[in-house]
Amino acid sequence: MNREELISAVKEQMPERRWLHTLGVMETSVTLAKRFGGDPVKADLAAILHDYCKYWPVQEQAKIIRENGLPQDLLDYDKELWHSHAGAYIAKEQFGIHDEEILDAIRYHTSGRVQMTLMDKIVCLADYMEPGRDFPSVDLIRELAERSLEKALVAGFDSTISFLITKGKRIYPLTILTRNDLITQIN
Ligand code: DGI
Ligand code: FE
Ligand code: FE
Repeated sequence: MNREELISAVKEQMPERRWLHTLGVMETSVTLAKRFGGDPVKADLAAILHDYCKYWPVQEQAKIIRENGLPQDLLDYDKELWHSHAGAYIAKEQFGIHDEEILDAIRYHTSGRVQMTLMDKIVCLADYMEPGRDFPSVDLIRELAERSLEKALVAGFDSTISFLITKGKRIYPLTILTRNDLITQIN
């Protein structure tokens, strides 16, 4: 499947506003890749597919996680964490993408992980700061992203963690470990 066919397949999976978000993540991922020495072609591809499963019925997302040996502990936490792992699975099985850098960037774009690769960081940060995003710390994140992927990502995870706390939700432990690891990388 070429890039245009992939884009059509993605568009069909989501409402218009989520497609506009995906376009924003594509543009921002390429900008960040150029700024920080990543591969813009891979960043674009990961961005195209990153939210592929976002609007799938949650039971279908859970089924992919249960039946394919994906991390079962995800199922004990917020269902927003599931689409990224399901998406990486579909990217490989349905679209034949075997590049682990691209698959990992899709897989960890929500939770983050310890020792995020450059590509993981690019896609995760682009997801936080694409032009359509509007939340209190987004301008700070965009400013930090001029110079440091890690500082901008810490600000991003801080906002997510604070949000989850205000909602009384549980936090996936890997998100906490990711934030700690990024702080270690800064200092
Ligand atoms: O899919 P998007 O909306 O573009 O963004 P995303 O994949 O980063 O998902 C973010 C949502 O996931 C956000 O509303 C917070 C929610 N979430 C729930 N539990 C956790 C979590 N995010 C992280 N990083 N860690 C969690 O434990
Ligand atoms: Fe997502
Ligand atoms: Fe997204």
